[in-house]
Amino acid sequence: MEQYRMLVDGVWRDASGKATFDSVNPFTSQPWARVPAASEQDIDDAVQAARRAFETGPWAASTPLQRAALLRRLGDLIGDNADELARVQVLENGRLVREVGGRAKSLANHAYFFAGVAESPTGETLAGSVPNMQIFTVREPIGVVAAITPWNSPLTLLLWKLCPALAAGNTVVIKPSEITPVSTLVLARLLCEAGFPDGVVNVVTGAGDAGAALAAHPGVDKIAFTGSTAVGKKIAGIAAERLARVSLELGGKSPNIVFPDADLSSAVNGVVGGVFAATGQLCMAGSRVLVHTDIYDEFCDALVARTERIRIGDPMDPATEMGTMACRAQYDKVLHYIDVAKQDGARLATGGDRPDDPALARGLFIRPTVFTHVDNRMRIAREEVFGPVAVVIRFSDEDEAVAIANDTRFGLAAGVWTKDLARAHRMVRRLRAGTVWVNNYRRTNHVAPFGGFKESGIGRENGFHAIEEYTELKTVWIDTGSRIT
Ligand code: TXE
Repeated sequence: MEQYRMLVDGVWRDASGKATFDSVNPFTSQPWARVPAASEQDIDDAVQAARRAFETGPWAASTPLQRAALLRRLGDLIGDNADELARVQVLENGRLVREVGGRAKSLANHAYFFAGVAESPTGETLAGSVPNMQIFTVREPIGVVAAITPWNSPLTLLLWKLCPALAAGNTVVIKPSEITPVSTLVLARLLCEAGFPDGVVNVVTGAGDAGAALAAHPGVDKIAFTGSTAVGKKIAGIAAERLARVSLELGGKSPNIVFPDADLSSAVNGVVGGVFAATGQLCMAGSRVLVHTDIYDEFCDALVARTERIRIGDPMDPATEMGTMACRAQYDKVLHYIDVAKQDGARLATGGDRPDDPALARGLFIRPTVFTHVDNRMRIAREEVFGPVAVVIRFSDEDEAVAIANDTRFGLAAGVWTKDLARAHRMVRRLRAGTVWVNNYRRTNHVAPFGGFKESGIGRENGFHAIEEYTELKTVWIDTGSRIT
């Protein structure tokens, strides 16, 4: 068993009550690492440390240039430690080494990008609008940020929060998911090595109760959360009581829409990657596949054939194309939804159960699953499954495609496959989703804002807009005594 400690005020420590919990490898179903279970005292200590670091000490006096230099050093260290960051992510959540191994560069790019943003503070001068007044705006850090993160992409989704928060001059207390605490603790080592002052970034490990205690702490000024819509709503409620700032990136049931004029083989590949990458455990998974009636049968046949070629196996093997579910609860949830879909009359075209391979017997595997002849009113088309389950729904024209696509409480993302440029533009504007991909799916980048409409969340991560989520806007009026023109 590997042993890890939490980071509070620059000190690595056990939980005050010495409680611990284990991270379980979903490929072997064996525990592999032990981490502290933070008490309310530990959480209070971490928030107090973040508050002190925000108000006094070297961070409070830091310049954008200094913060940018630290972020660049962090980016370099992420690159240097890519193998270790990949190893722990594979062990804790079964993500493929070929996926997370290649991610270090994009993780580092977040640090580099927000270093540049730190160096480019912006404000407006409202020159001459009001007589005898010089009015301008500045952006200032909000204060102590609580970053509460999920297990599916633990480091990516953390860096989406951490980099803009630090660039703007906030301090941070991170509560990673109890399923994947270790990768965040390894990243915290790199933050220390980069030279961020004590208390600027703290990590407390624990389950949902620790997240709830952190969100409710009066010393927290802003909560940045990625996770389920149910918990996101609870956090929004807690935040509302003291009007803490909040950004939420929540669930989805994203439509991936295929028109008859699409390049069918690209569309099939895009649909497969869109719903089976990360074993379907992606907020933006294109889990509702909408296919035009003229190509419905042909498309379903091609989708099933391509799905059956996906290589399932050991996530550490670079040849593996799909790994395990991240945890037992998620595995059970997905199997439950497969039953619900069958009961509701969806037609199981492939998958729907565990693979037979005895070499995979101990892992939390579910074969990639396709349901056809699905009606958008079925539960399998309405609720987030967060697993390798695609449902294929038929439509007959553009209006119907839009109506079905938007008939959901979510609005995170959507995909459109067509060669008709005018149709692509029409669809982009009619779909109620925070991101629309045309003839591609699932792309994200540090420059591109990401977030949801409707119950998929509040706020945007990535891109220049992200800095707005971590700053307050201050307006300054200076009486100049006489007119300045
Ligand atoms: O999420 P939770 P879970 C969806 C997906 C999945 C479902 C459940 O459908 O099946 O959520 O996953 C912390 N106050 N997504 O149970 O509970 C928790 O400890 C404060 C979508 O893992 O939302 C963890 O750190 N915090 C998704 C974080 O919240 C609380 C990613 C997320 O856990 C808390 C993951 C509380 N009351 C799951 N309860 C996405 N949008 O990408 C729990 N937490």
